[in-house]
Amino acid sequence: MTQDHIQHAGFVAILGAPNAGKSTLLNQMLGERLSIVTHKAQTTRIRVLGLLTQGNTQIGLIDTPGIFKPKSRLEKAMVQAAWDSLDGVDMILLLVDASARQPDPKVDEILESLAKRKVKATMVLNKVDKIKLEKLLPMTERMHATGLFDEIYMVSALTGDGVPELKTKLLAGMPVGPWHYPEDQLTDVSERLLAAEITREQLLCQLHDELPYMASVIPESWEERKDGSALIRQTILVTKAAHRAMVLGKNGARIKEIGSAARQEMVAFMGRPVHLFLDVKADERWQEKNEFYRLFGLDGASR
Ligand SMILES: Nc1nc2c(ncn2[C@@H]2O[C@H](COP(=O)(O)OP(=O)(O)OP(=O)(O)O)[C@@H](O)[C@H]2O)c(=O)[nH]1
Ligand SMILES: [Mg+2]
Repeated sequence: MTQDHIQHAGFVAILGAPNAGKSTLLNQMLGERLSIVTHKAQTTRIRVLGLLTQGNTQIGLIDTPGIFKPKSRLEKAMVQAAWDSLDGVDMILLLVDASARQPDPKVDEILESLAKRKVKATMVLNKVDKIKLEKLLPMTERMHATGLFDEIYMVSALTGDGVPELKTKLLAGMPVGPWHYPEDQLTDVSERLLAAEITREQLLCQLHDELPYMASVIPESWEERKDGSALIRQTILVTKAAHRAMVLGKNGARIKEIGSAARQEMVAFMGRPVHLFLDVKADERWQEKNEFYRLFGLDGASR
């Protein structure tokens, strides 16, 4: 066996404050719209594994929920999922929005936690398309001074600028070991959950207040039809009857828009026809139900 045939495999966690661009970076690295992205903070709720297999190396890239001071049970589970995703990884990327006008206290808190954990990470300054490079110098110096980072990269996850260099580093850094997944596998998240996340992405995009944070999308059923299409039923859970009315919209116009946009995204992602049926239910206590956390792997049982 020549050197070229020795497999390398490992895991890389992408960590950061909400809205830093973690999911955008994952998607840019994979060249797929795997993890949902919106302009709102706290978009990602679950750990999303994306597989990047190139040459003799397979990287399990882990997109995580943003880290902030959590209050509710759901927020706590999200932040815990982010920290749990560091278990057993070979590399940690700390992604920071370099274009932010003020230093983000959430970033300082993450730095403190990383220091306590005594782990080395790679700093990735993101959104450099929005800022002049010379403005980044004080930030890079401050980050170097923490001693927490082996290297600092500057990228635009949106345009892809600087991403190939970062990818080269990751590929070179994976230890020798057999691949954990088949070469053509993209993720370990089920299509059912991914489809539910696609609908939630539309909820976040199309509703303009705090409501989306109080909503969830649950996969109900999935039927494979003879013609190759999928018949998907999902339930949108909200806490209050008034929220239900907002999601439905006047004469059901809003839910129709949400369903239509989500269906198109699903077709693009899955490459086959989709029939999507959405139901909206109000349930004051959905955030307290264990089965919800189990369904999304937010109960600490995965990995
Ligand atoms: N200009 C610019 N915008 C970016 C870049 N990367 C991400 N964004 C935008 O920043 C917003 C947040 O991106 P996400 O990828 O959802 O951020 P995230 O870190 O996954 O956010 P959470 O899941 O909420 O923690 C979106 O509007 C993205 O389009 C970038 O490099 N440049
Ligand atoms: Mg995200």
